[in-house]
Amino acid sequence: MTPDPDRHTPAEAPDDPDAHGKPVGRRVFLGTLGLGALGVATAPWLQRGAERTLGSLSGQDPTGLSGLLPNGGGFRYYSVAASVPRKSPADYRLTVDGLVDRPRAYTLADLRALPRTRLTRDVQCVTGWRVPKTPFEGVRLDDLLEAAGVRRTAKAVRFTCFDGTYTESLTLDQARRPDVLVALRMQGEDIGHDHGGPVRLYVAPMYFYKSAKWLSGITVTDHVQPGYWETRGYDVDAWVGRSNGRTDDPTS
Ligand SMILES: Nc1nc2c(c(=O)[nH]1)N[C@H]1C(S)=C(S)[C@@H](COP(=O)(O)O)O[C@H]1N2
Ligand SMILES: [Mo]
Repeated sequence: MTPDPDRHTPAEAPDDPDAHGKPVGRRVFLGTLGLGALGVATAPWLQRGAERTLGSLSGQDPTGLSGLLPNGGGFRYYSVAASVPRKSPADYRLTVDGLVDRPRAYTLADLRALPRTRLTRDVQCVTGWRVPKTPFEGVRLDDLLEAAGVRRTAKAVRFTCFDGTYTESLTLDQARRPDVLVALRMQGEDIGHDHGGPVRLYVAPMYFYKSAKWLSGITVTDHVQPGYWETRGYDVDAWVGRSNGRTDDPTS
């Protein structure tokens, strides 16, 4: 089934950061502070001592090591791990296990042979940067779950990465959405190492921290195990515009 762009309701759609009538001065100010300021504004774990830490957070970005990617078209490079091993097409494996009847390890060739879905959506990081209309291509997560045979007791999915550090999670309902991909291509090319290749998750309706790079494991679980940034204050339900990953609330 081809995903229906209309599933993406206006409330979920990535918004123009300046479209909500907030004073530009505040926007620019927050923008220069990056996620530090976002955290101060919204995330409980940074609220205390905000004044004290603001100065030191200025210019830094707690969602990991970040830098503008050359030729990245506005993407920033993020990795919470200092170095990440490279996986060649021959080395790569994606395991699907946990509460499933048919656990499996996919090679890259296995994944490439499966039916593909294409989505073109805006990429939106919680720190404010955004890459409009970015094409992604990959296998629906739902297809892999279907093939694995999810058991009745399952409630959630946990993702692990071959950087050895990052994790992510979705509820089973979220994981089954047609706009959640195990992505093989981005912007018309195979996903390169810096963008989390050869395989990354792409959770189109949520902030980009949900889109785990260097994806190596999909484990079906009986409860949500919050991911890396989620244990550090960010919402598991990271809907763009409807979670704590932004400074203003477009629904209000
Ligand atoms: N494994 C891993 N995945 C990750 C991250 C990370 O640090 N490690 N950072 C997340 C965040 S906060 C963002 S904004 C995007 C950045 O993707 P990019 O480096 O392709 O721009 O990856 C997400 N997935
Ligand atoms: Mo991010």
